[in-house]
Amino acid sequence: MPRVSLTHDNEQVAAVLEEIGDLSDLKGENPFRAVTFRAAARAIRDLREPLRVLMEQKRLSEIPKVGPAIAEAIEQLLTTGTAKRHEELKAQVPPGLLMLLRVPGVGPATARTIHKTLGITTIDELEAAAKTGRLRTLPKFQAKTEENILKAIGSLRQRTGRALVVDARAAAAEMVAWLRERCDPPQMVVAGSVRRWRETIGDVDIVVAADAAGPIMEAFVAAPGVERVIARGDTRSSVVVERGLQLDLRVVPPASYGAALVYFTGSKAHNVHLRGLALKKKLLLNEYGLYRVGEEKDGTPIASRTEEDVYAALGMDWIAPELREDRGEIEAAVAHELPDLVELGDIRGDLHAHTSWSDGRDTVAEMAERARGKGYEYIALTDHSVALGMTKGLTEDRIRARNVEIEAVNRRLAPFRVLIGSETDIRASGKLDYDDRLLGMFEVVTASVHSSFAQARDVMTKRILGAMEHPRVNAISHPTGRLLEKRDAYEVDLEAVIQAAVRTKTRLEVNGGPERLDLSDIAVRRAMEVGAMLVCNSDAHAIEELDQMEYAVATARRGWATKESVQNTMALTELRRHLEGKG
Ligand code: DGT
Ligand code: CA
Ligand code: CA
Ligand code: ZN
Repeated sequence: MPRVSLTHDNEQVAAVLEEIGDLSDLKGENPFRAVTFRAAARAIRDLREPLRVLMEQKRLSEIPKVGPAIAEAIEQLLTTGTAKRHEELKAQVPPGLLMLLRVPGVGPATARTIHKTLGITTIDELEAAAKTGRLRTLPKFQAKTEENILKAIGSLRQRTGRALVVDARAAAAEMVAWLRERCDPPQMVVAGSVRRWRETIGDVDIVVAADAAGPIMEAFVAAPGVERVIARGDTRSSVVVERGLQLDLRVVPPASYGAALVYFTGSKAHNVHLRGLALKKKLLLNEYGLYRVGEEKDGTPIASRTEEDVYAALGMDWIAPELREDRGEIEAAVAHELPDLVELGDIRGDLHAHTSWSDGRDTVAEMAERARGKGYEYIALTDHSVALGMTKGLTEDRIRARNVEIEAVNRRLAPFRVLIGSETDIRASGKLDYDDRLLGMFEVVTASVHSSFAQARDVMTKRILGAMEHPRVNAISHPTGRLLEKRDAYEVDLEAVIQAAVRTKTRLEVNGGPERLDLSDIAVRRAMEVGAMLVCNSDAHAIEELDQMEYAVATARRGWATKESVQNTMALTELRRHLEGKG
């Protein structure tokens, strides 16, 4: 499966061919033509050789889907930078229409109709038309279509262009594995916001300690999956991989490794504060080491080899990367008062996961076995309640049928324990989806909002607080409903929710779904300040997703959470006692 490094040319040519396809569709030409151009673009992305070499050897026609017309366009692009066909089409199609295609749900035919009848060429105009109900006057358009277009535009605007941690980590891991295989550098760490577990990632920063940088740089730019090389230097290079994600590599001398790691882990705010603190001690901190002021040019550093050395020489405790945001961690490290953060290894079970009884993929037995394999003592299987019709919510009969299965698994896997759980919907009215009798059938109930996200702030707050007051509700799942880069949190008085968590002994979930990370780090920090208690959950819908626990724990750590504040660090007996008294 590994792809040989694609050159800049290949990607650019593929992108233009794709655009020719879109423009041809927008113009209303024979759709077969667009299909061919897109297929050729795909074939070029899969090529293992630079297009330029193929052109010079007159082998362009060997590329699947590339006939004489497309070969000609490729030659023109490689020699002049433009293609005649592309330029002609661009002159004939209003420029804004291409942008409209970026709105999910708007295909070429729709874009054409919208343009012809309403004269719309920009996303702003499209939004205005949808808001004023003009779209639904078009043939085949309904109020629903209009609503979908508005939603799609909203989520398009929501995107910051930053990657989800899960995607950034996957790309980073692939590169690290490749560099290990090729050069096996003795020390290599993914630094930057990835190491700090920030919720979204601008770019990936890899730091390597080695005496010779050349071979590592060479391997880096030649890695499979590299779509474009932005810079290639002696000690620093940058490349772009899938989905436009940038990877930066720095090679530093082994003697500077600790100082470089502090520097490139950041955050920038943490570094600036740290450097200021150093200066007060007449010390200078840079990416090579900690020096006495004036000796940074040719003197030996006081500390540089490890991070611990650098922090210790500044008179402070080592600071976990998740805390390095200049949110008080430096003061705490100086006073030796850093919190004892919860760790992934402290987690003894998962209290939010789904099976094929509702919208999960895997069975009760499969989920339980995987959880046990992770070293857990328990897992609560919290399939959905009835309101979520589309996710096969559990009726009373199905709750009972599932229990039979759970009991059998518990007999087989003891002392490991499957807890009978429910993720119960909090309806728009504030009512819970199950009545008290049904709620009484569960050992763990986590309540959550999955509908009517647009409610007014006070209505939503009351809705959630009401659920928290219920004696059978142990926790609130994904308390703000946000989806990173997709959907804002609903309007809710989070401070009131956090206060209510303390009062009602209801746990607040830190959901590890990579798009959720909900509560956020900042909200966790507030919960810690007022003494609200947490539960870290994966919300797995398949066995692999149980690993999302790592994201929940990382987010909790970014909010300064300790082991004691996280419910599922408890052993099973203690946990069951707690669940009976709520949290
Ligand atoms: P990102 O990429 O936006 O998710 O966030 P970071 O933190 O990874 O930022 P990035 O990639 O620009 O830089 C990596 C680290 O390098 C950053 O966390 C701290 C350090 N750094 C970058 N620029 C500066 C700077 O101007 N001053 C200082 N002191 N450190 C910097
Ligand atoms: Ca970065
Ligand atoms: Ca960077
Ligand atoms: Zn769930």
